[in-house]
Amino acid sequence: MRKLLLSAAALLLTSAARADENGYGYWLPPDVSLNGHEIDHGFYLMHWVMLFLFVVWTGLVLYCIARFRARDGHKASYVGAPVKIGLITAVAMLVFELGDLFLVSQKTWAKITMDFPPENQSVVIEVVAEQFQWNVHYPGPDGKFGKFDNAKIDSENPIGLDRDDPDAKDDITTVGDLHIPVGKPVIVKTRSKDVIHSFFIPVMRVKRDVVPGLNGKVWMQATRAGKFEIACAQLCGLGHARMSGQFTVDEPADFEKWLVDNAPPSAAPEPAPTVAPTPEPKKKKGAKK
Ligand SMILES: [Cu+2]
Repeated sequence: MRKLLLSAAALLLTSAARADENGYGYWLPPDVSLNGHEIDHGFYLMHWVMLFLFVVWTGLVLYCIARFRARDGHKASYVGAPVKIGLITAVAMLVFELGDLFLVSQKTWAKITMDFPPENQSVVIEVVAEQFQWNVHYPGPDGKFGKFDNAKIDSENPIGLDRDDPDAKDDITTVGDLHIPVGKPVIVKTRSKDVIHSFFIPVMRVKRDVVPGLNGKVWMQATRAGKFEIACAQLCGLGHARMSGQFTVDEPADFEKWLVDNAPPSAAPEPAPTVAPTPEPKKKKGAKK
């Protein structure tokens, strides 16, 4: 047993060393997000407390079983331990949980969900969820998202972007390929075409339900470049398990290059109209000078 525990501990401790080139190991996914450490801090805090409680409650139960059992010269007691012990523990837990909620979690939660960076200083992207893919929509150099029209949805145009709209001419769309630059705030606006999905980027510690009929918004900022994953965290149908996408954090110059490489043909400046040279008027023979 001791050997098993030791090897489990060694596995966890060395998981960072065993991580692949993107940082995925046996433990939490790598943290590539500006706010990620705060989420992780809350996560660890709760788990240490749960471990502590598990030990205390289990110990108390075992103690009560042994202490109040029926034995020679002793009748089993169904009243058990004095009420005070239970009451003190319950109140202590309540105080801890309120402290955690208002002093730790609420601060982080408010920062992540309410304190958005200004849009003009962020990269704004739209993500449209559908069974079973993530459609990504960039506004292009004009910074304006083109209109969409559900009647225009087809296999080539899954979000129904209206390419006749001047704002849509330079818009970039991809299926399951989200690129963001490192070190810049990114706002992702979400909507769903069909059922409830959940936009989940584990390395960014971002997870937000995408509900049909509701426009959602999350923000994030990456701290290093790399290739990671988008997942769907809401059971959304039979193909839910394959509803993943690529998430790439690029160096700023690579991101700009990616945008240029993926610009639609309609965004290219229209070629200057070729004007046929005006033929010089032929001089009439014998015309007087
Ligand atoms: Cu889904």
